[in-house]
Amino acid sequence: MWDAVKKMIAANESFLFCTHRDPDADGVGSEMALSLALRALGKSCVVLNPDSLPQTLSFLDPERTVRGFDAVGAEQSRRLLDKADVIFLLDASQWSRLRPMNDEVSTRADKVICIDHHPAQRPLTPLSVIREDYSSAGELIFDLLKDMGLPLEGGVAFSLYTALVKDTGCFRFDNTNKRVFNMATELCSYDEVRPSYVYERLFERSSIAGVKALGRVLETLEFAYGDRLAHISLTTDILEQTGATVEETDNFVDVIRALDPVKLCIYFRELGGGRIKASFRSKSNEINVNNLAVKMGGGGHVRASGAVIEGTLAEVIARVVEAAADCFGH
Ligand SMILES: [Mn+2]
Repeated sequence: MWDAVKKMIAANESFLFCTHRDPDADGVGSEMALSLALRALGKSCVVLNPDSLPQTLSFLDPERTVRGFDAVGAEQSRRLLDKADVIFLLDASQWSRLRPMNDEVSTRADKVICIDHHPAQRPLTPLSVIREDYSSAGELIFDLLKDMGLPLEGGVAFSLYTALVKDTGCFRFDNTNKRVFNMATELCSYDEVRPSYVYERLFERSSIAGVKALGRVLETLEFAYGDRLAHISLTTDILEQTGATVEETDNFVDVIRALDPVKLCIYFRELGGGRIKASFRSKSNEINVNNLAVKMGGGGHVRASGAVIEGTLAEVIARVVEAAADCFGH
């Protein structure tokens, strides 16, 4: 599965890595790992994302090498994209996930290779590797580096372990399996990989403002379809009044996931400008939230997906809850 990618790596000298907007620890961990590994081979590597790294992910980039299109600007970004022989797009396989630098990358599609585990209608570019049966982009990069026979030393192992922990929900989600544990076991043999440190960085970073925002969000909890659907909402008011940042509200949907009768969780977030982000989480193989997200103009996985929908919060909640009827055989 890696032959074409390996040929491209061997034949070229200059690489650029990017991941989706609102970067997460899987996307960033994957680009850090692959760029560190290729740099060790003497290749020139640049990481350029649509957004600068949020403070919560800066621990993945101690050398401060990751650049953001927002900070670098369009002109300098174009220069970096032109200079690269190959552009690796990691943890994303839709141009729209790269906004606002999507056009800059898609016009250079002939040198783009996606490595992703999100479902895609078809690979974005001919050399792309899209494998839905992998837990994370990090697991795919691990596979590639093993296939290349490269050592995983230091930062590479740490970045890959962090990516894996993020996307498996610390080994709790449905994508956790023997292969995932085998990868974790191997990575833990490196001194740089300390599981408790990674867990703390990813899952124990709540601020007081964040917990106050969670309290307000839980007050919006409502149920439908005989308590099988639960939804919560984050308004811009809650963010303003508590001082919480958007990143620290990302995991709120996990709190309602834990409710026993609930099979489908929806987390609505006001984005401003009359747009609402809806995140869907399924707890049952019978409920395919990718279908629901596609119906609302978004996409994702069978058990985790999302969409950005236009309308007021109340309108969007009503529309989505109605559309979810299919999930419960109504
Ligand atoms: Mn991922």
